[in-house]
Amino acid sequence: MTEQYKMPEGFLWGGAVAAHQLEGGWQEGGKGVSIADVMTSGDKDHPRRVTDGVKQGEVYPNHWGIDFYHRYPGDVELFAELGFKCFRTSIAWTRIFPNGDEDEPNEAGLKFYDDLFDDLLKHDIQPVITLSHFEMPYHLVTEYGGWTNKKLIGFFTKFAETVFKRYKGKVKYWMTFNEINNQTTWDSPHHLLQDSAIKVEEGTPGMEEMMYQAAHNEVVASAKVVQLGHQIDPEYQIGAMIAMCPIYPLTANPKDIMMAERAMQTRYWFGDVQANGEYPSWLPKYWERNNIHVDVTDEDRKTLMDGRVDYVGFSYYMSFTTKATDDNPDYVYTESKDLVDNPYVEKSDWGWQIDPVGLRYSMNWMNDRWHKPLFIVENGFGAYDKKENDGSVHDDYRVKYFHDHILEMEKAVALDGVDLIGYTPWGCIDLVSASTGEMAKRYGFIYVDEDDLGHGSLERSKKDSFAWYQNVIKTNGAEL
Ligand code: BGP
Repeated sequence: MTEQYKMPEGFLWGGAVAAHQLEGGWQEGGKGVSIADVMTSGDKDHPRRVTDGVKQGEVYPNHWGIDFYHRYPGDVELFAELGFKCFRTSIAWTRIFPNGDEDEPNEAGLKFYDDLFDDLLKHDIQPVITLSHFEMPYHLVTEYGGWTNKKLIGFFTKFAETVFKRYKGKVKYWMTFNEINNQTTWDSPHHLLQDSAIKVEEGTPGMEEMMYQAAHNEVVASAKVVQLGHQIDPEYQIGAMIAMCPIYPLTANPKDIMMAERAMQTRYWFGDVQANGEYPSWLPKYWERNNIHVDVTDEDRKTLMDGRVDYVGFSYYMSFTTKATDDNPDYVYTESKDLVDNPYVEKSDWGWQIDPVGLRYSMNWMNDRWHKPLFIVENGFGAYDKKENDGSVHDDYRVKYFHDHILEMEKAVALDGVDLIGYTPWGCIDLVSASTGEMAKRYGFIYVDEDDLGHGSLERSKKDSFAWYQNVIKTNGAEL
């Protein structure tokens, strides 16, 4: 179908993955154990759990991924065939600093990414790199308490400095922390401090203070890294990465509107800090009222202002809806209990609300609030796919999802004037699901023959969406 819009010249079409969800090779080339390596598998009714380290004989999905570590040359060929202009992945921190606190980096790990980036560049695909995507060294958790400890700022900046220097000239677009805002909103004890993998029981005294301190340490680390990157290469574009799920009021009742506004403030304050350089006014008030003491120094405040990001990368899968309740007169938003179903949208098999218009709405909201270029670094439809005997997959549902979302994205650019750098659909090749650890929840244009236990030939084959997306890129978004 031909539509009326087209993206500007140089728009970065591509695809996105994260190291721990596809590389495998978890103990190869000197790699250390990451928090992702100590996560059990789960399914849509049972979230994954952080364990107390890997016991002998236990294997978790991240250990094998889709064996990208060995098979990437073939996968890069397929990305080139799709016409990718860019490819978003992360650098596994544990390949570079296996424990996170060493003095010297691990050369074999650095070389792995050198080779991968060279291969991408040879195919005219530029790497877009996340520094930390749910995969910090596990040692930093057991030894230091993860991000609750300010020492982590030093370890992270050292890691960033190492890769900024090493890949200068190969990488231009970087992001600091993947979906940084999710860790204060996924309020199950096991996800609360997801980057730190700290297990705290619900109701533990001081839990919220711990969470805010960890979050503060992360935004300071992010700001330091932005400044450092600019010193190393002024051409570097270093972004935030926000999990964007806009939160609508269920009705026009002013109380619901207020609740939705507070929910948006709560979910997106990380973006305010990273893009605007300061905490929004409501947050210190909230800390004060709740007796939460976060160690924020004047020097930290300066760092945050001087280390504002160049752009805002974000993931978009779904929207949320909320409503006010009588027992919550202050409109305090808690994600696990304040969300309700939206009667106007459908859901995926995993209960994710499908809302293409919400993408355009979100882009406008962020554009107005943060005044930074945007980069859609994740969007996609996780679904059960059925592979035919000839390897094909007829995923018209995925094509529809992308069609509808890309159309709204194009309107945000063409009609609303949003500055958008690129679009990288999530899991462009099937990989391990972050929330469930399954292979069954598939996102790719490329099918990978592998089941939830890691069994299968690992052969790659093209789904119907492959040719469709290839044409979208070829026509720069004119034909959807
Ligand atoms: C985001 C993460 C990704 C990715 C994606 C899809 O939250 O940044 O790592 O996995 O969501 O989620 P899932 O794999 O749980 O379907």
